[in-house]
Amino acid sequence: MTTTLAALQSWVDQVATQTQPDSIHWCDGSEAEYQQLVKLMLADGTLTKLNEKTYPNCYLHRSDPNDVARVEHLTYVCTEDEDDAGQNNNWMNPADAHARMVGLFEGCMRGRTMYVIPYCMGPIGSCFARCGVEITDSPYVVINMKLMTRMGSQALERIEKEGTFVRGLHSTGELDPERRFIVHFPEERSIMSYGSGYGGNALLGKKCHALRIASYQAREEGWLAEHMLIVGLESPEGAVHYIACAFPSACGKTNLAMLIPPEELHDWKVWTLGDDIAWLHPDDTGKLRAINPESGYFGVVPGTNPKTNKNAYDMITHDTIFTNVATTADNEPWWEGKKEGTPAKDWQGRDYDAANGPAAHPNSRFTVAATNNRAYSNLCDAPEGVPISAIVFGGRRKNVAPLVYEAKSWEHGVLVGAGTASETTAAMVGEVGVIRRDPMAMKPFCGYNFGDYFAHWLSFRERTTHLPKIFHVNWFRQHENGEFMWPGFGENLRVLQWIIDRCEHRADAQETPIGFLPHPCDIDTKDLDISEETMGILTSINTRQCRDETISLGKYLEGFGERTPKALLDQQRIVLDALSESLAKAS
Ligand code: GTP
Ligand code: SPV
Ligand code: MN
Repeated sequence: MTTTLAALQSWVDQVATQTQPDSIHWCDGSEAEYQQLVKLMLADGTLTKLNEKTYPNCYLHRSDPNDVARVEHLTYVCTEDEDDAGQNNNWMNPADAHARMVGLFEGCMRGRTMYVIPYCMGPIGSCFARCGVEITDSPYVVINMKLMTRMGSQALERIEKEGTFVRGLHSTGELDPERRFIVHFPEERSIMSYGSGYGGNALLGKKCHALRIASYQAREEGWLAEHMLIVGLESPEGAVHYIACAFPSACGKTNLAMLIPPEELHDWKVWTLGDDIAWLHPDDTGKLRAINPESGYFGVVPGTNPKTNKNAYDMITHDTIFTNVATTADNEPWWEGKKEGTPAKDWQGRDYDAANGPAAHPNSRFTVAATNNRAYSNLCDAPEGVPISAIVFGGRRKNVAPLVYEAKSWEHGVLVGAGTASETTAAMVGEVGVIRRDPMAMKPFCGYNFGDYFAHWLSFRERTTHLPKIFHVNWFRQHENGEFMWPGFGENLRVLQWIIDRCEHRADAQETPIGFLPHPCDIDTKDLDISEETMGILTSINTRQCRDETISLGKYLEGFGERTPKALLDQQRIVLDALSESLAKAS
C-alpha cells in the first residue's frame, strides 16, 4: 500500500531516506495486521501472553525501567516567537530543534521496520475530526494506536481527500533518557519524538496531537482541545446531561467516565463518551458540543477493583494490552489494589520482593478499545458530538479545596479553572505528591502561552449563547491520618447529581467568596458512612487558606505578563476582596 497524496508520499520517502529502515509497512488497521504484529512481538519478547483462559487475547509489555511515564522536562513547544510557547512550556527555537532531531533520527531505523500509521482523531465522518500520520519504528505503538484511534485505510482515505494531516515522527531510538526529546512545531503542525516508547511520549495521536497541536489549532479556529472526560448522566426521569471534566493526570477521569451508580442512585444510567480528551465546539444553536477524538483508553491500572470500578475491572479481562503490571503464578496480570491474587513477578519481570517497591508500576496502564466498556455510549461515533451542560475542574488536594463548588459566572469559572492545582502523580517523571498549578489540567498539554489560552477561554462568552456552568470538585480531601474524607468513585454521582440540579435550577446553595457551595444537606448522603462533621468540612471553606491560595494565584497569573487577560485579574481581585472582607468581619 502507498498513497495517492504526493505530500504524504514524499514525506514518507524523505523520512525513509533519513532513517534507513529495512522495510516500510503502511498500516491498514485490520484485525489481521494487529494479530500479525502481536505474533511478531511475542516472538521477540516485546509482548508476553497472559493467561488465555481468564484473560483471553491479553498481553503484557514491560517498558524499559527508564521509560515508564511522560517526560515533561524533555517535552518542548517550538514556536518562532518564544513568547508564543509561554512559560508554561519548555521552548526551543524551531531551527535548533530541527537540527537536533535530524541528528537523532539519522539512520535510527536501520535493522527495523518503519510503520506508517494514518489515523483520524474523532469520528471519521465528523467535520470536527482531524487527521494525522504517525511514522514509527515501534510495533507496540502501532497496536496501541489501533486500539486508541480510528487508524488505517479509512483514515488514509480521508487524509487523501483533505490533503492535510499532522506529521508525527517517532522512534524509540536507544531508550536512553539522555537522548530523549518530545518536540512540537505547532506552526508546522508537526511532532518529533525520539527515545521513548511510552504512552503519551510515543502514541503521538494522543497528547502530542490531540492536545498540544490541537489546542494551538483550536485557538486559531475558535474551539477548545481539552484534557477532559465526557460522560452522559441519565436521571430516573430520563433526562440526559453530558458533562466534561478536566482533572490532571491520574486524578480520576477514567474512573468518573465509567462510574457505576451506588445503590441509593441505582435508577441513574451513566454513559462513557471519553476518558481523557475532549474537543469542544460552539454549535449553531449557541451550545458547546464535545467529541472524544480517541476511540480507546490508556488508563491507570493500580486501584482498579470490583468495588472501585467494576466496569473497568471487567473491561480489562479480555482484548487488553497491559503495560508494566506484575503477574501472578497463573500468569494473570496483578496490580496494587486489585484485591485478588498475589504477585509472583514484578513489573520488571523479577521475582516479586516487597523490598523492591510496588509489584506493578504506579503508572502501569491498560490499553483497550472503548467498545470493551459496557457503559460505552452509542453517541461516541456521532459526528456532531454531544451538548455539554457543565464543565467541571478538579484536582488532588489534601486540603483547601472543598468537595464541590460552582463558579458565579463564565469569567469566574475561567479563574476557577486557571486556579486548579493538584498533587503530582506517577503519570510524569518526577517527585510525586507535590502541589503544583495545573490550569484546566492542561499544564503539560497546552501548545501555547497560558496567557493567550485564558483569553481564548474567556472569548467563549462571545462565541456561544448557552454557556455551560462551571464547577470545581475535589475527591481527595484527607483527614489528619491520611484517610480520604469522601468515599469517591461511584459515590461521586451524589455530587454530580447536585451539579445537574444546579444546572436545572432546582438545588440550593450557599454563596461564599469562592463560589456557590452546597449546604451539607444538599448532597444526598443516604447509606453513606460519613459523619456530619466531615460533611461540614467538605462543604465549607477555610477563608484564610482560600485567601492565601488566591493571593498566590494572582502572582502566578501575573507571571504571564502582558498576555494575562485583564478580565481574569479582575476576577481574581473580586474573589480576593470578598475573602479579605469576610476575614475582617470575622475578626
Ligand atoms: P490519566 O489517564 O493519567 O489522565 O488519569 P485519569 O484522570 O484518567 O485518572 P484515573 O481515573 O485513572 O485515576 C487515577 C487514580 O486515582 C487511580 O489509582 C484511581 O484508583 C484513583 N481514583 C480515581 N477516582 C478516585 C476517587 O474518586 N477517589 C479516590 N480516592 N481515588 C480515585
Ligand atoms: C496522562 O498522563 O495524562 C495520560 C497518560 O493520560 S499518557 O498517555 O502517558 O499521557
Ligand atoms: Mn491524561
